Amino acid sequence: MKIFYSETHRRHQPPFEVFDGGVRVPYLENPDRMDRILNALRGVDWAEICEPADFGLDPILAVHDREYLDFLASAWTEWLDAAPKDPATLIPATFPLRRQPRKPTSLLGRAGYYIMDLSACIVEGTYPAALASANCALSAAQAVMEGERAAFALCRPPGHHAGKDYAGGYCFINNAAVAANWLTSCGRVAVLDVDYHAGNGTQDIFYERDDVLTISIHADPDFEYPHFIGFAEERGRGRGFGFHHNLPLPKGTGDTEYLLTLDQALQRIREFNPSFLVISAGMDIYADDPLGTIKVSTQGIGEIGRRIAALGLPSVIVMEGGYANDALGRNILAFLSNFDNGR
Ligand code: OKP
Ligand code: ZN
Repeated sequence: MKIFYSETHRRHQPPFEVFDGGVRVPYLENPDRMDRILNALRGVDWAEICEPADFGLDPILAVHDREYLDFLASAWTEWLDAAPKDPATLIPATFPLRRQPRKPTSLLGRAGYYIMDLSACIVEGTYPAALASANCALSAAQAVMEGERAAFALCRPPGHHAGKDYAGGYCFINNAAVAANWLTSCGRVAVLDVDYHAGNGTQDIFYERDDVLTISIHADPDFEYPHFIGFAEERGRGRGFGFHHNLPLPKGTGDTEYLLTLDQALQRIREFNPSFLVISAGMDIYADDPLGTIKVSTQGIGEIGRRIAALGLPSVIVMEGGYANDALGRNILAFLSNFDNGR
């Protein structure tokens, strides 16, 4: 299986993020995550690690707002120009409330406008890393379009919380959405998001479309991030109505209950009968994940991969979250090994 990976992610290494209550913690979405996965993939004979190609900005601008992308491109130099007391990382502290649609011109105004939380921290290398990450997803999509049964985009930073015009939850460019939209030139696409957190950005991007079916299985936003989106009653709008599904789960969900929910999602995908499948593969459903409350085992992750692979669809597997670094390598192997061409 082709694995698309770029070293550029290392340039995105915020020193900290801010958790609820204002506590600064070391940035959980760190480069070590990639090293753990790479080490595991180097130990198997079926993984071929490849450099992504550069697809330019057009496929990204096809799902993201131009002014948002301009903001990402210039935020860091604007931040330094503003001579802040602690320039380590750009994190806004004021956010627009409902009924306040005005787009500000100042840097901190735009930062609050375009970033939804205190976990999408911007440093010097954030924009190039986000571009390289999107290129990994596009390269995997191209490999699948050209006939590979599956390809893995080892993306960092992740993408599924990034909406048309906003960053959040470690995500800046929605890699899975960029790849899915790019594939629609060849047929209908389903996006299945199994990350522990609701794929709000992917939901936002495809909400009014009926050519991309989006399904997210995640911890109920009634108690979990992203808190305001990802509820079961959100099913799409306009012609997109009926083409988005949220499947929220309670705390403590184990393998058996998770797999029952997955089967519902897979049934809907079969009914939709897409030409391609894009999987937002977050590993934070794992029992020991520091951000998660769902209790899926490594064996359960393997079974999730097996059932998704059994759809028999050309599949682009896109890395999202997963913060139990010790277990990331074996969880990714358990998931991916089901998709290998020779198996
Ligand atoms: C990104 B992905 C902690 C705040 C949570 C954001 C989590 C982003 C997860 N209470 N901060 O979906 O794995
Ligand atoms: Zn997550």
